[in-house]
Amino acid sequence: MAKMITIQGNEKLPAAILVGLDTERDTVLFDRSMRELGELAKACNLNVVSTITQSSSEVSQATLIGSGKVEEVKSELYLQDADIVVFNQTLSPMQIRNLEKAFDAEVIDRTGLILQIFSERARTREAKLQVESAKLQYLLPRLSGMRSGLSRQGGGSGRLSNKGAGETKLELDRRRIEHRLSELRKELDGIDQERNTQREKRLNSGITRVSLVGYTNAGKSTLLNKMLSLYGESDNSEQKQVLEKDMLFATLDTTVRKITPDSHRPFLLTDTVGFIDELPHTLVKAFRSTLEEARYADLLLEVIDFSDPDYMAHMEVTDKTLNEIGAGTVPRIYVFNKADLTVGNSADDATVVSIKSGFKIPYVRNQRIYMSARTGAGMAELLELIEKQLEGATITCDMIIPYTAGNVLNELSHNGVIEQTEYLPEGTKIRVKCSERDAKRFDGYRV
Ligand SMILES: Nc1nc2c(ncn2[C@@H]2O[C@H](COP(=O)(O)OP(=O)(O)OP(=O)(O)O)[C@@H](O)[C@H]2O)c(=O)[nH]1
Ligand SMILES: [Mg+2]
Repeated sequence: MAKMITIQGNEKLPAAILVGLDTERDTVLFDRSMRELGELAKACNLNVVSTITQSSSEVSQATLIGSGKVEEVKSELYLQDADIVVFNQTLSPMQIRNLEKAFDAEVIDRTGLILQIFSERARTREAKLQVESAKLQYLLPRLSGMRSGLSRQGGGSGRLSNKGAGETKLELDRRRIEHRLSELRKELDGIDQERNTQREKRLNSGITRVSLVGYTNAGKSTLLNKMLSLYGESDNSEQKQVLEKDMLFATLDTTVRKITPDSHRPFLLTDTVGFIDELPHTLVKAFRSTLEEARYADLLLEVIDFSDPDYMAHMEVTDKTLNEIGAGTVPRIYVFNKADLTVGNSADDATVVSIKSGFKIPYVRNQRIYMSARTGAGMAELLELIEKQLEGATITCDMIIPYTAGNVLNELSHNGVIEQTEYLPEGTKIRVKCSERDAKRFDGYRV
């Protein structure tokens, strides 16, 4: 994968040919999958110059596609002067080896592509370690198929290289990888513990937690930024903005921001990595602790790109992934985002009607909202919906907080909304709207 790593400035992007085998003969599904592969290639800094597909229920053990297709790809590589061939399917180590030999060019499959994107995007130490672990796990069974062994991976310390002169290079590579994997596991366990402590602290602090989830590129980060700019805690919300970009997997790291809307309960809003169909298993495993954050949320905002023709399929993938990470039962609001793109140019511009849904945007129905994070249309309605959803877990109660327990008053006003205040000789009497958790924590002060 060496060619693709960090392309800077105006250097020419490597040219790629996409190859897909449609075994199911389901054109709609297949086209969608190939379109997505193109997006993934783009996100990986590749310039897609050509796409070659084959429709056949026969899968070649040696080269996946038939020998005629191999020839076709070969001549296309030559014609386009392309550098790399990207397969939509997962390839076996042997297939990679055979294909690279036949093409005399680099071959990468869908999983390899996603791993590459992740490794280019990882910013925090945790994300970097997670990606490295996923890459090594992906590499391990493929070692024998590699063109030039471990050297491509980089980062090998060579610590074991003098040992066991009789051992083959392959065994050494394998051992080295296993050793590194166990190091990574230890380090990640440490970070996990830290995360647990932080999570515990957040849980104990009683503040509500809301998590953004959904397919990659749906607009999660854009929504977080909009929330911040409208209802952020302070005036430096500009600096707290996260990256939003029309690209798959723009976000890999988890960001938590405090949202403090007037007269509403404040909450912590989390933005994290998006989902995709066939998210490589090694990545799910490696990113498990990041993904699992959603489990501990009081509420999930599932962001959906309503303007994408495949939005329903994306919702299915999100559902599946949430179940997989144990977050399937967390209450959820469905945010049908980018509804501004589904709006027609009606003569009457004041009525913004979505061609797709036929109703005025923003539109709220039960747990669903049709809105636009970019224009901000529907943000106030979303906030109402969040409040309503959390209401179930909210109670209003009266408390008398002794003057010596200023910190309790402080916390309650931070996490909840104080509706009435009265100063009595024994302490401050308040009527507060707070979470059940806080009501329980401070039960002793209730009157
Ligand atoms: N027209 C329109 N574009 C939007 C809207 N919300 C987000 N976008 C655009 O969609 C693209 C993706 O937005 P992001 O916020 O980065 O998406 P994300 O869900 O965080 O994606 P990943 O981090 O890659 O998983 C960006 O180009 C946004 O400007 C919207 O409501 N309307
Ligand atoms: Mg994002």
